[in-house]
Amino acid sequence: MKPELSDQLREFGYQGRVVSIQRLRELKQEIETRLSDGSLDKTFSDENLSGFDFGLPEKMPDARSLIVVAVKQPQVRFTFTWNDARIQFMVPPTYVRAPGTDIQIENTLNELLDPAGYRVTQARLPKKLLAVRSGLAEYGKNNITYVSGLGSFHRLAAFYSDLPCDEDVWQETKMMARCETCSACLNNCPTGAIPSDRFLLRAERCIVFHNEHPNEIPFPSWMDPSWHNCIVGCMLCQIPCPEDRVCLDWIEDSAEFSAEETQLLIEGRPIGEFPPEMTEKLNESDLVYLLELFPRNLKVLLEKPESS
Ligand code: B12
Ligand code: SF4
Ligand code: SF4
Repeated sequence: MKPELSDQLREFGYQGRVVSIQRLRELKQEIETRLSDGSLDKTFSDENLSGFDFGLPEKMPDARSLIVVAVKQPQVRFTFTWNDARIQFMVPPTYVRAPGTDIQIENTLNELLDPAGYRVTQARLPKKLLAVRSGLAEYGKNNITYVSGLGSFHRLAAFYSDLPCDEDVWQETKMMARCETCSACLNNCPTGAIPSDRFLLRAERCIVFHNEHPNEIPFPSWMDPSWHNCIVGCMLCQIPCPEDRVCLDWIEDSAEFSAEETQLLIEGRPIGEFPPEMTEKLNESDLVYLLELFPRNLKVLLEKPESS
C-alpha cells in the first residue's frame, strides 16, 4: 500500500492493503476451483457464495486496484430478563452496525483519496482470501483471519479503486505459525466443522451457517441445543484461541430488555406491536435486522438448563 495512505488509515484505526486489479482474476479462479472440486457443500455455496461479483463495477469500469481494510470490532453484550433473572448473551464481532461500518470505511477512503483525484466503491469479493493474499492477514486453523494487533476481532471490507497500483504484494495463502502446534479451536468446536483431515471449514456443520438461516428453518436434529452460545453467530473457536487473548475483553455493553420485552422478542411479534421505547432500544443497538431470528435463536439460549 502506498505508505502515506497506509499511515493515514492507521490514524482512523484501520489497517489496509492495495493490490492490482489484475488480482480479481486469481480470486475468481480460486473460488471457482473450490466450487467445482466438490470441497464445498452445495446448499452452503448456493446460499453464501453466490453473491460474489468478480466483474468490474458499473460505477467504476476503470478500476485499477483493490483495497482491503480491517477494523477492530468488539463483542456486543445484551441483557435479557428470564425467570426473574438477568441473563447476558453476546453478539460476536462484525454483526452490529455492519453496513454502517463499511460505509464509514468507504467514506474515509474517499476523503483520503479525493485530494489526489481517486475514489473507491464497495466490492463483493471473498474478503478473507483477499486479506490473506495481500499480506494484511493470516488464516487461523479455525478458517478465520488474524490481523496483527486485532486478532480475529476485526471486520474486513473490500473496495475497488481507480488508484493506480503497479506493484503489490500477493502471497500464497498462509496459516499462522502458532496453529502448527495448537488445536484449541478444533478441540472446542462441538460440531466437527473444523476438520482434522483438511484445512477448509465444513461450513455446513458450522453453527453460524444454521443460526443465520431464516427463523422458520429449524436447527438440524444433530445439533445439540447446549452448543448454542450467541444470539447469532458462535464464539467457540475464537474464545480459546491464544491469539485472541488480547481481544477477549473488547466488550461493548448494549441494550437491556425487561421480562415483558424478552417475551415479545421470543414470540417474534412484528416491530409495530412493540412499545415505542423498546423500538428505540432496538434501533439504537442495531438489533432490528436480527429480530427475525430471535424466536429460534434467543429461545434456544434461554431454554438451556444453565439459563433457567
Ligand atoms: C460465507 C461466510 C460465512 C460462512 C462460511 C465461513 C467460511 N469459512 O467460509 C458462515 C456462515 C459459516 C460464516 C461464519 C462466520 N463468519 Co463469515 N463470512 C462469510 C463470507 C460471506 C464469505 C467467506 C468465504 O469467502 N468463504 C469461502 C471460502 C472458500 O473461503 P475461505 O473461508 O477464505 O477459505 C479459504 C481457505 O480455506 C483457503 N485454504 C484452503 N486450504 C488451505 C490450506 C491452508 C494451509 C491455508 C492456509 C489456507 C487454505 O482457501 C479457501 C479459499 O479458496 C464473508 C464475507 C466476504 N464477503 O468475504 C464473511 C466473513 C468471512 N465472516 C466473518 C465472520 C466474523 C464470521 C464468524 C467468525 C462469525 C461468528 N463469530 O459467528 C464465523 C466464523 C466461522 C468459521 N470458523 O469460519 C468475517 C471474517 C472476519 C475474520 N476475522 O475472519 C467476514 C469476512 C465478514 C466481514 N465482512 O468481516 N461466514
Ligand atoms: S463458529 Fe462455532 S460451529 Fe463454527 S467452526 Fe467455530 S466453533 Fe465450530
Ligand atoms: S486456537 Fe490455536 S489453532 Fe486455532 S486459530 Fe488459534 S492459534 Fe490457531
